[in-house]
Amino acid sequence: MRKRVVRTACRMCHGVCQVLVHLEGDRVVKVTGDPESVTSRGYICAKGRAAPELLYHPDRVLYPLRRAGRRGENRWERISWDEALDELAARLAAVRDESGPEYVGLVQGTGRPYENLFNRFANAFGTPNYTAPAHLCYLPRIMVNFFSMGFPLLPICDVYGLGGEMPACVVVWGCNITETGAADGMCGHMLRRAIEGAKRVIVVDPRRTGPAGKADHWLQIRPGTDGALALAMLNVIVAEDLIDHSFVRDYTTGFDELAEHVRGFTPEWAEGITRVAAEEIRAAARAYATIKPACIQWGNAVDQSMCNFQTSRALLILRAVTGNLDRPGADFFPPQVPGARHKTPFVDIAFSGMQFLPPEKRAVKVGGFDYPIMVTVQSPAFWRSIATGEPYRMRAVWIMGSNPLVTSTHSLEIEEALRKLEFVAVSDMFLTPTAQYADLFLPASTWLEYDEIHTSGGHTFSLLARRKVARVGDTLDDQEVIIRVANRLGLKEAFPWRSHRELSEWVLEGTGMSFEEFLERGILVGEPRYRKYEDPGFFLTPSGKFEIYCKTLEGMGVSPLPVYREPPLSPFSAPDLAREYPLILTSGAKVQPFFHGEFRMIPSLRERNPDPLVEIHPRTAAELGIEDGDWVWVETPENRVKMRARLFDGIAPDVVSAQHAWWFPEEGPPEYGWKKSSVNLLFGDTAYDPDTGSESLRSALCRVHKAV
Ligand SMILES: Nc1nc2c(c(=O)[nH]1)N[C@H]1C(S)=C(S)[C@@H](COP(=O)(O)OP(=O)(O)OC[C@H]3O[C@@H](n4cnc5c(=O)[nH]c(N)nc54)[C@H](O)[C@@H]3O)O[C@H]1N2
Ligand SMILES: Nc1nc2c(c(=O)[nH]1)N[C@H]1C(S)=C(S)[C@@H](COP(=O)(O)OP(=O)(O)OC[C@H]3O[C@@H](n4cnc5c(=O)[nH]c(N)nc54)[C@H](O)[C@@H]3O)O[C@H]1N2
Ligand code: SF4
Ligand SMILES: [Mo]
Repeated sequence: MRKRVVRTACRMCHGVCQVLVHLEGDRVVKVTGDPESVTSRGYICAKGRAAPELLYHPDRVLYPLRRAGRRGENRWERISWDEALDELAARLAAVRDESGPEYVGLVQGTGRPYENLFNRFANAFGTPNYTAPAHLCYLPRIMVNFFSMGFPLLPICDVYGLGGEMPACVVVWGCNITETGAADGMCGHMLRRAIEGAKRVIVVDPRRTGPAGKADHWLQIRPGTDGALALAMLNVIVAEDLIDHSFVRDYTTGFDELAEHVRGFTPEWAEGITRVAAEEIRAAARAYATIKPACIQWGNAVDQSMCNFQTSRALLILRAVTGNLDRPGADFFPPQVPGARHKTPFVDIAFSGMQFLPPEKRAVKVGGFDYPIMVTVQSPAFWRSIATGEPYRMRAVWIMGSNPLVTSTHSLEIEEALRKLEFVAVSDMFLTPTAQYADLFLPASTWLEYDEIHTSGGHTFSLLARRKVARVGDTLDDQEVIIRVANRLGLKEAFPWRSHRELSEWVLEGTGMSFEEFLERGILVGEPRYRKYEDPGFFLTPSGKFEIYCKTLEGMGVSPLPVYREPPLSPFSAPDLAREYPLILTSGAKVQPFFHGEFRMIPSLRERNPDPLVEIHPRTAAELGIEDGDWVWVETPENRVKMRARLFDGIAPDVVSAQHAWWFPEEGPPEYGWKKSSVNLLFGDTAYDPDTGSESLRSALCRVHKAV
């Protein structure tokens, strides 16, 4: 049989690893890392290696399905793509014509390749009711850049050495990609190399992660208090005059206000909140400010708090006042590929199509919960409006690449909402607990089954080619589906293309290269340039500078300087509850074999983590009569779920860390056991971050007892 190897880019997670797909005839037999890749240098994780198991999985849905029985009966009728897309377009059009476009809701999960096109579809169709995990993942960090610097490009760690220097000091803050694989366009292996070569390593994490165990400074923070730590580090840096004077003078505004503002946020103040000793905070702040260049790899833990936007602002300001922005080996703004129309919704407004939705429409979301910083509808508000009909009940929802019954909080309310909807369409690869509510199921192609331009949302310096290497059944890639539905709905202005391929040609138009040539080449890299802030007009803020004090925010009723807020359910903010629920629960630290709720059905991955785990300190476990491997109840006032105890002395005795998004495909439809162990059943109504609507998933109160 003919053997060949195709170079492509993995997308078992957010994906930035270039990989080699090994084929025998038409069959994919193996996936390995690409040693020549500048983004991943040969790395591949367990998920990447398991890609053939995904591609050929017997439970994958390979043809469009229409529900044939009652919801939950799992009876389906196979239909053609034309029938499926005609029906979807007709149902959406009917709701739009009878009730208005806002009666159609769109739901996406984490950032996946179709994200920007789905945004564009919402805007062109005219619905503001678009929800995503954005309020607790990534978007708050992007918005911080937008308000502080006027553009939404994130600074990323220069772990590539593109400018001839590697970071001397690496800070890993609420992020664990060296163990999970990759996130947000950064490969964990690249970070690991940087950590190994750095003079000083600082890790901020309540758990002793791999890097924390070896770090010079492991700040074992109380969950949910990162904002206080960041403010205290600013306090030290300002008080000890460790700032980069020329950068602050020439390129920022509002430093004096900041200096005044952080005076009270001493390390002693923060010690009482974060439990990190004041002297440790001082030592870490001094190291970060003086051992240059320094970078901060920030992660999702920062996002899932009561002050994600504020904490991220403090972390961005830390970089700015120490001059660790856009310099070799520090955090830099990735160069964009010249001429390419990037798919980042915020960078390329033309692509996401914001202009198709008039501003007054954008504001008319389901209402009730509106957060000044967010552009999407907060997910609890979205689902509640359907469950209650307040302020109105959407009639149809199209869910693309999300399993909100296990990945979102208020899970039982989401179930009620799904029951009440007139029409549900789900695009996925598998029938999930959520997909069991679908009237129409659109089977998505895996990343091995279509050609595309991989952009990592623009937060990397490259465009990677993803190549079609196989085809199983009659699936379609989501971007093709969105374009075909948009074409059927007559959304010509926003969707001038007739196919995904035409769209790809359009993205590359300015590069002078055809899509085919790009696929051949495999990667396009922007020219690395540093200190771009020296170019006039670089900062697109009203002052033309990096705004430490942000008047625009002030005008919106948001604090113009970063502040700290205590989690709503903590031993300090809810002492009465803490007597009954004495443990601090942090949830959803990612693990290598799974991607949120995905891959529980993939044998080689499930083997590595067969059961839902909750980490508990051995001393606490002993007090509770719990042994390693025991099944336990994790309980909050909202609900309880069953998990398996994993004893771990790298966590504080009063903190437990639970995995998220568990369901059990092997238990079969319609529920697949999702109500047993999904940690999101434990989260209900609490106070939300007033800026972004974020939920405190990294800091709640719970109790744990042995399940008998
Ligand atoms: N308690 C707690 N909850 C959390 C988190 C936490 O830390 N703690 N993390 C949150 C975060 S950061 C996020 S981003 C969300 C993620 O939330 P989701 O995105 O909803 O999570 P997934 O389970 O990865 O994805 C859902 C579905 O997408 C399907 N899918 C995968 N790839 C594709 C594709 O290319 N096309 C289509 N159509 N479908 C596809 C999968 O089969 C899966 O069923 O979860 C959030 N939930
Ligand atoms: N294998 C795998 N990779 C993934 C994903 C996946 O599900 N699986 N999901 C993808 C997605 S959508 C995202 S958003 C990223 C997230 O990836 P990361 O940004 O790495 O975030 P997490 O893994 O959620 O959490 C990182 C660390 O935060 C710590 N932590 C918990 N609570 C706190 C706290 O209050 N403060 C601090 N400082 N740290 C805390 C946890 O112990 C954990 O080690 O990963 C992406 N990549
Ligand atoms: S880290 Fe992500 S992109 Fe890299 S090999 Fe693993 S799954 Fe693929
Ligand atoms: Mo995420």
